[in-house]
Amino acid sequence: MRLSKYYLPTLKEKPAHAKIISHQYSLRAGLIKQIASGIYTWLPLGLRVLKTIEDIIRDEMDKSGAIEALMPCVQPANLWRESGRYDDYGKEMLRIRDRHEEDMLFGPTHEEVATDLIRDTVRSYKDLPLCLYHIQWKFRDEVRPRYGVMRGREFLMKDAYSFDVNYEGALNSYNLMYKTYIKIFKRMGLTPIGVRADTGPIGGNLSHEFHILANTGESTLYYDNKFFELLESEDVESLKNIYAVADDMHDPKTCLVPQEQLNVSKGIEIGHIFYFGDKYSKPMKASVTSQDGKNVNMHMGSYGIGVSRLVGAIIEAFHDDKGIIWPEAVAPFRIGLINLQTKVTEAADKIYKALKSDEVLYDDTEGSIGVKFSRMDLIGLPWQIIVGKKAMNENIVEVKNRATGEVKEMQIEEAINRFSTK
Ligand code: P5A
Repeated sequence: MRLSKYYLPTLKEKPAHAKIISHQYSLRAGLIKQIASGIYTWLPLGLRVLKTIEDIIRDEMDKSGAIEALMPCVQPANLWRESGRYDDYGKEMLRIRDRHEEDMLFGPTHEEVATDLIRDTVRSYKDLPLCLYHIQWKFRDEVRPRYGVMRGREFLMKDAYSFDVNYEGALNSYNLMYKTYIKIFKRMGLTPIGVRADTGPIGGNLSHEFHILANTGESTLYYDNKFFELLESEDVESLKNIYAVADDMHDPKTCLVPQEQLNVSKGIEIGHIFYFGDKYSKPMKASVTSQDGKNVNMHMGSYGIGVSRLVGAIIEAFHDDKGIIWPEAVAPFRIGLINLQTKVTEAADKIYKALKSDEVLYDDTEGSIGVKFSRMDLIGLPWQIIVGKKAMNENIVEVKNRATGEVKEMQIEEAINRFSTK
């Protein structure tokens, strides 16, 4: 992609209202633009990151056997009256009335819609287990939307819903999602921690939140530092047995972890999984015939990932004082190619043409060298290929690793070979 033909409105100064780094950098690097409190337009560069995060999630969800669907944003209030949540949900729900005076709402979550879908179509234990997911915008009229995409009012979530004939089946589904979540977050370069958590308005009595450690996180985590040693194994039962809890779940009286082994840190919640049995299937009459011919309510779980929040969380985890440092797996482009002067345009064009244009953001603009360098550092692409004077006489370019800052001179052909995926 040629920068001269792209739309990348970056900001030099840090916006006064943005308190945390990820909020500042996501505005400055031209990822998002706010149009109302907690509501954002995704600009082209930000959208590329969002889509890449979606792709990783989709890939691992599909591998787990879950099936993608797409449920609507706008939902009829009657479904929520059936489940009993319509009044309980309170002011966080954006309530709408259509032209026929029907009460509608902009979905803050989709348990009711998923239950309604299944009750009309699944009749037998033979059709289970089933796990459906979608990636869809939610609206929650948060009291305090803040920190950019971290706590938005409109935000993108991956939410999955599992259906099983009994508790054992549902526990298998839950554990499979726990494992899948660890895989998903690791692929993004993150180190997740799973903690026992409060179930809030979703309900049920078994639930884990997934966090990354960060000073700017809104939750307080208490965990046995053995968790991270065990993370490699991805053995869900062992991970679940380790003491790791969020906020009010911590009780110093019952916590048996020795003081020196108990860590207390702030965390950003990037995912949350729930098992809630028949909380929705019972009132909404979603039942199947079991193996012994009985009519039983389905056992359900739901599993959320904050897709848009992850963009902020990843920036919190990977940045320096110059800007973002994207892990390669989620970077909007892999390479930033910088043309420092018109005299080397031929060499820079040659490199651009030899590489996959979808992987390269080519700064072919006429700005000053300083602006070019600082913009490229700000947007944080993993690699920079810098084409300057030496390209003219000696055929040499500089290759910079954004994370380490290491710069290596290379022959143009060598650089092309190093980065070619064509
Ligand atoms: C699980 C899937 C649920 O809604 N129902 C469907 C369950 N869980 S949750 O914990 O409430 O949300 C899941 C994840 O969504 C992200 N999230 C947000 N991201 C940005 N702005 C918000 N206001 C916001 N609220 C929730 C979090 O990552 C959360 O773990």
